[in-house]
Amino acid sequence: MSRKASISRKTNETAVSVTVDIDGTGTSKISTGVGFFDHMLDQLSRHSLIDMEIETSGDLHVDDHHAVEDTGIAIGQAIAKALGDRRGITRYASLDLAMDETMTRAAVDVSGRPFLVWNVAFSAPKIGTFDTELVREFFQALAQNAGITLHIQNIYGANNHHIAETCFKSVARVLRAATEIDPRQQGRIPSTKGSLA
Ligand SMILES: [Mn+2]
Repeated sequence: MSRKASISRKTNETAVSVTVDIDGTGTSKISTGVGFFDHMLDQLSRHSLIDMEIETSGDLHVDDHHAVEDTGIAIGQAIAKALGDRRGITRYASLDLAMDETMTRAAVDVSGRPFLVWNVAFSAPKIGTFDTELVREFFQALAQNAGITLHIQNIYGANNHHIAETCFKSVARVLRAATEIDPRQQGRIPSTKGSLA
């Protein structure tokens, strides 16, 4: 059973097309027009092992906000579609991820219930030309549209590039673990309710 899906989404602000393969090898082809964001999405794919093809054309003359948020929406929708009824998945995962001086914790429940708990503070409004507040916007859109409960906490760190990057890498790793098929589930939906939809 393949867990692949594509989403195309067009508004007056952006056009986004996303293809994901949950059971991939972490291969990606990403073009959003926002360099730092491409770098982060590359990490998300590489460390989740979810293959991602992402093409976004956005109203970057306004700012990066719509491109980042709408890309998050489309990735989330594609992941939800690819997961289907979430049969056989591991469902839960958490991880503390270190990168140089920074430590970030992510925990996920691939529950069908969208929720983001965001406990991350940046000490500067920008990383290069990228607005640091957009990191939260991305994960809000992802959690909402993928139907996952996602908690992200920066435990400590000084460098804002590292803080952002550990958010993407830790979420990548917990997504990988939680969406992995658990053979002991024997194809059951891991909920006493019988539904994660
Ligand atoms: Mn980096």
